[in-house]
Amino acid sequence: MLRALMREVSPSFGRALVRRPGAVAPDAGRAAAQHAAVVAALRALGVEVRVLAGSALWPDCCFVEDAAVVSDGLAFITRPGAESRRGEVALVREALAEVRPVVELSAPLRLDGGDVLRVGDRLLVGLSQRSDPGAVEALRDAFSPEGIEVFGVAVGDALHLKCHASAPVPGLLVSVAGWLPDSLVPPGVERVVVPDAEAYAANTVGVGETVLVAAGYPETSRRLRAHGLEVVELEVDALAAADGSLTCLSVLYSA
Ligand code: CIR
Repeated sequence: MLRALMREVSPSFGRALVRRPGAVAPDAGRAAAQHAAVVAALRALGVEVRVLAGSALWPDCCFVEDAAVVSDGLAFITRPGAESRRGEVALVREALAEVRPVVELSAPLRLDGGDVLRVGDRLLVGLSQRSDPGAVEALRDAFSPEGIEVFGVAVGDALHLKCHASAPVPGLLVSVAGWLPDSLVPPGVERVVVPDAEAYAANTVGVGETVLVAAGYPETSRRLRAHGLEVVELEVDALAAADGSLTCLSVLYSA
């Protein structure tokens, strides 16, 4: 069974980190409604979802993906790249310790889970402004006993590696063209290429043969359907106002 750990939108979401100064302030009410719809969509697909309480102390706490990387064997707790997000990990660590042995990234190293993309037996790790090369080494130490290989990937000025790529179902990578070098992608993995104009929609979440995708990106939905997948479109623009996307909202793991 697939499980998802999620966390409510903070009442202080209006103060969430936003990359472009001058952007419209994130709206906590709309974001909470969209978040609830994502929870409902996952539950409707049979995912067992646990939703942790949001906290006014942590405006970005709904982006729970950044706090942990979970495999079958362990939960790796990150040290988020933005100082204002460091405290988010405590509750996530507590919840994941109930289901996995926990390993933690040590200071001063920094890592956001949004930079960590699992494709087959590989972890591709974005070397963004939030994630240090040393964290790649720490991930390698933690995950190589499970046979998982770990590679660092340059991401330019993107917030995270997964802003432009995701691996929603086994054997499939969804990404904008040229985002991940073929040499890093395990052999046999197929690609659905998202047009540059719809880059935001490359961030998808898969459950079985169904893919959750941001609403408003019709060509991406069409290409995923053409690949034989069911597509569920979800409005996430209020979460995107704080630079969030679909994968950020959950940590997925098997029971
Ligand atoms: C941040 O800047 O950290 C948040 N406002 C957005 C985090 C999005 N997380 C993700 O893509 N994994």
